Amino acid sequence: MSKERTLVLIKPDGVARGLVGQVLSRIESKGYVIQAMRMLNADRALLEEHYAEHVGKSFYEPLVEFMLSGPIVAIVAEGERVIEGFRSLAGVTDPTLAAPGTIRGDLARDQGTKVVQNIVHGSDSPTSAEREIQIFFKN
Ligand code: DAT
Ligand code: MG
Repeated sequence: MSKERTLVLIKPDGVARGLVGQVLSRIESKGYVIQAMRMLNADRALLEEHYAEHVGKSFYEPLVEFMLSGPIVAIVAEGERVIEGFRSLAGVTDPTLAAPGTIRGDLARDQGTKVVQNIVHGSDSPTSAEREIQIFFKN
């Protein structure tokens, strides 16, 4: 199995709550390598490109607004099977159901908002990963 890359985002809730270090630590402790990282304030155009698959869903506009609400950290992590491995570290989408031991299970909960706030994004396939890395790391 050859090395893969994935795009991880630490969302505004994770940055605001001071969880950048914990997320990086979990990625590194698992043995993945951080290849690139940047902190940014995303703009709407970038988020619309990133979340194109969700256009039309009830949580789409709240999701974009949430991602605009503060700085985020974009990370390229590398390693064998890192795409599924990071999603395993993150836990399932709903933080109430995410297993203890995962990022979402340990660090997030339902906030009663229209969009689920769950600390991190991780690409879900090799095609998505390459597409999303190009969006956040254009150079
Ligand atoms: P994931 O981030 O686990 O890949 P996704 O791609 O389906 O999940 O959705 C993107 C984000 O949108 C997700 O992290 C949280 C939010 N979200 C997803 N489904 C939702 C829902 N049914 N209600 C509210 N927010 C939702
Ligand atoms: Mg997704």
